[in-house]
Amino acid sequence: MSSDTAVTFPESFIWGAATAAYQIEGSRTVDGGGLCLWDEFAAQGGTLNGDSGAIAADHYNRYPQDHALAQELGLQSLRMSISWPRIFPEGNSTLNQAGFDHYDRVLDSLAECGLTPMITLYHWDLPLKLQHAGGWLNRETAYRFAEYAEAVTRRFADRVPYWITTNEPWSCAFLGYARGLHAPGVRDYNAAGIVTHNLNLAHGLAVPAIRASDSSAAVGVVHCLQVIEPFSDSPLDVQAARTVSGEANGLYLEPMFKGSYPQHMLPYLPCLEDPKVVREGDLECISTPIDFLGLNYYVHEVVRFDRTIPVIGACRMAPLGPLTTIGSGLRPDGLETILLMPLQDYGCRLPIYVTEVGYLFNDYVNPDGRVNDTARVKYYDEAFRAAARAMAKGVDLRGIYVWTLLDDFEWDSGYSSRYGIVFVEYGTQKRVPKDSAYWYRDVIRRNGLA
Ligand code: IFM
Repeated sequence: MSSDTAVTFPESFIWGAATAAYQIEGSRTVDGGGLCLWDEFAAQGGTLNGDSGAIAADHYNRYPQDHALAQELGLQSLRMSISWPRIFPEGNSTLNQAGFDHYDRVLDSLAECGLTPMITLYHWDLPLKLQHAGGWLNRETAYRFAEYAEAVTRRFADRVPYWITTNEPWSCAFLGYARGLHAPGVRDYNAAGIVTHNLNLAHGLAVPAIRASDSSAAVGVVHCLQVIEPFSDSPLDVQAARTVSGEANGLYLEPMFKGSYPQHMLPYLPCLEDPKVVREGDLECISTPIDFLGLNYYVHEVVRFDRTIPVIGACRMAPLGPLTTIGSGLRPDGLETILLMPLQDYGCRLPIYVTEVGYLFNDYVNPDGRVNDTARVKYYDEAFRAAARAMAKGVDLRGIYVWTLLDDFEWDSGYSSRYGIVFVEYGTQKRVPKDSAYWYRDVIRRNGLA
């Protein structure tokens, strides 16, 4: 499928944009909301310039205008997350009614704008009280998550067709606990394994809890699968790439689809053989069948053996070719590879949504008032063609959500980089749709690529 061939997607295909509460809402403690681990991490200097989600894009107050803008741009669905500490500010059973009421109004507004909600229950804003009780290293957090998931889905039953349990457990575990880049900034590979298991368990426990509350909704999970290539065909590089792929992909897909952890990862993650961590029945729980799989695509890397890298002896590098502003590879074609992965590696025939695909850039508003993000348009055009190729090879892809609607708080890199199709002038909170937003509107209108 060359880049000048027209592509049409199935009639029922869903075009949306994805967002996350902490990254756009601001007003963290308004209406009884509680702080989360990222507030503390930012205050301790863990993010660029000490940036945090305190104000962000002020979506907490501006959601009606943002939904109207999304509607004007032709979006059909909005993926958003509910902020756990707004519902359970203390992390325990003390429920904050005002938090529920806020999201009730948000759902009304989405319905008025004809936007179908896809809701993520955990997009990284763990209530600070739970973090102080051990966070995701504490197995109890998984049980608190299932209780929270049950409460939210009961309250909003019949209003949300798609529930997502957790977003990108790999990022929480390995960026947060192995590389120390994300909150809480720990560098301990085995700890990342414990967090992985507890997040997988949280997902598994939440699935029946959600179904019990809202039997009509589809329940899924989101993983950020990664294309990992060996630097050379030397056995050491091949082994290093297999380890990195096992970490990024296998630790999440295998327990869900096969009820086991990849054997070859166990020497690096002894916790996964510790019966106090992986208890009897956990893997059955994690492999509870789900209704759909959400896949996020960002990472395509080349890996070589490097004995100086602790534990895994594997060094990740950007592939040859163009790079993003933070130096990672720009390979939209990799979306085809990750979409095929669940089918090829596990025979998974579940409906799939691309729940995030995005292009990071230091966008700016031109003197003529436009944001010419031509490179983002090119990236999306190529990524959507890659998605169409995966569909032609048998992947049951039901929709694509671009990351993201609005420029936002990008975790460790704060506000220094922009992913939105709508530019946010943080000083004034003015929204300026970028060229990519208008291009996306045309894709949605024609349900395909020209
Ligand atoms: O901003 C994040 C999002 O929260 C999760 N997926 C990756 C995005 C870009 O880094």
